[in-house]
Amino acid sequence: MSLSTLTRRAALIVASTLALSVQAHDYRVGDLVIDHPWARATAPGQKAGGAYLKIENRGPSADRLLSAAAPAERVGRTELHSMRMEGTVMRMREVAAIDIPAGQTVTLEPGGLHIMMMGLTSPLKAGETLPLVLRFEKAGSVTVQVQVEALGSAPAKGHEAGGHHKH
Ligand SMILES: [Cu+2]
Repeated sequence: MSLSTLTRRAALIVASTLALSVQAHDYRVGDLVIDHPWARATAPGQKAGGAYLKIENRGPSADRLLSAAAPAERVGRTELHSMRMEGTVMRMREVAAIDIPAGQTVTLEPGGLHIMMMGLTSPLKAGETLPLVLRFEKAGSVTVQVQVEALGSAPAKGHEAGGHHKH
């Protein structure tokens, strides 16, 4: 293979990687990559909604998500929550921080760890975006745009599998 072919291939790889990262809707802060922040649309009168995303730690040391903040005119307060089964009941509780171990990816998703937006002043509507400020212990703060997806939409997994089912 000639050197120029190699160079051309490398250029193609860079171009396709750039295109992918735009589609994947991700953010970088320090050693962290935050992928596809999303929330489910809420029904009228529903006072709380979850926000979900993936955090990949590409660095050599652990970090922690300390808080998330949404615009005060839309959300009363925002907490970090975990969810687990207690007997036959799923229970949420507030956690002080979410650990992001070195070299690992932590997924916030329905039924697991999530960001809880409480005291919504108006419903989250499919198609809108909501800025969320994430504050990490080491990496600092970053503002991500949370995409609101239709009620009943599948978690982010559905996107990766290429499934776009409409009900
Ligand atoms: Cu919750």
